[in-house]
Amino acid sequence: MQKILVLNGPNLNMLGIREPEIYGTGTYRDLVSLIEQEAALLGVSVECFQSNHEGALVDKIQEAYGNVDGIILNPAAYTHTSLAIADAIKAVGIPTVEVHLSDVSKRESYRQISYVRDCCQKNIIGKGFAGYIEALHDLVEEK
Ligand code: CA2
Repeated sequence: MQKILVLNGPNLNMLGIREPEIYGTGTYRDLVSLIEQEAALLGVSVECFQSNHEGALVDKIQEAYGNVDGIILNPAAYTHTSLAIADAIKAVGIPTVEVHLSDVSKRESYRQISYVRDCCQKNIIGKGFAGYIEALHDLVEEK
């Protein structure tokens, strides 16, 4: 069975409690349930992992090597700063789709920089939770 890892970075565990106009009203739990339901329909196994720590995200990417077929990655604020996460994605060579809830291309200039963009096969921005579902379909279809 195909195995997909969904990685979410800092503060995404706080979804739904503030800034609903940017990130929507759904909680992180709602997001995980939605992804798990879709994965069950598609017949793939999914693991959702969230961390506020850069090194924990790097560790999870390294652990995926040889064990995971695709990664859905929203590094949150680390998108704009983390060469370590970008290097980890490059190191494991696992097909990865970058997802952002908000349309980062229309926000502050510092959110328009993505260190992971070039190591991801696709970037989905501004589609809210639906972006994760689109990424799941992309990774499943390519197998
Ligand atoms: O749009 C996205 O998905 C982001 O990756 C979300 C990050 C942000 O730093 C990126 O620039 C774009 C922020 C994640 C969580 O932010 C919250 C803010 C308030 C309440 C709950 C979560």
